Amino acid sequence: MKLTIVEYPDKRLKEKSKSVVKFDQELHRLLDAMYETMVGSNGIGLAAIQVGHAKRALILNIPDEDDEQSIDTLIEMINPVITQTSGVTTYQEGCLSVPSFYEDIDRYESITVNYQDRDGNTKRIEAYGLLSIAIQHEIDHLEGVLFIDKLSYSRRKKFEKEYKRVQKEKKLSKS
Ligand code: Y12
Ligand code: CO
Repeated sequence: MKLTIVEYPDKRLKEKSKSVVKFDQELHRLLDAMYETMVGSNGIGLAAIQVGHAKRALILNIPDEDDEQSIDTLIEMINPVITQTSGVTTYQEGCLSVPSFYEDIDRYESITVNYQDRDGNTKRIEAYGLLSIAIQHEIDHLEGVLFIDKLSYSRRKKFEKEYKRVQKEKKLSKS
């Protein structure tokens, strides 16, 4: 089932998500619906709060070397914790909750993450490149942080002005 994506400036995106304690059918249904929603919106990452569920769960589907995305490249992370970081990298990020906007954001170049899978099994991953950036972006969502929160004061002001303008245009084109 495709879910509705919560869009900025909805206050739910500021919420801190709660740890998952039950690895049951309800969680599996949510993860399945998140996958359908992400793929149906051309996304490569989605956190549960982006579909209105304040649970520490996220999914990622980074395209492979042939730029292909499939269920085989899907990663589901429950209760993720970054345990090691190194280096700095900059990438022009986008977010399904902030449609049509892309901004250069600094992140750690590589990270190690401990997490659980949908059945509660403990996992560890060492991530580099786009996967590392995407994990950090999605873990920020679990803390109620958006990539636009990392902009300088002047870039944020510019963004707010432009975002309001685009929202207004979208509203007008629908009416
Ligand atoms: C690097 C940086 C950030 C992430 C987080 C995951 N971000 C996304 O999945 C963003 C997807 C996105 C999709 C859009 O829609 C289309 O391209 C059709 C989009 O464009 C509009 O909203 C018009 C913007 C963002 C992962 C890795
Ligand atoms: Co996002």
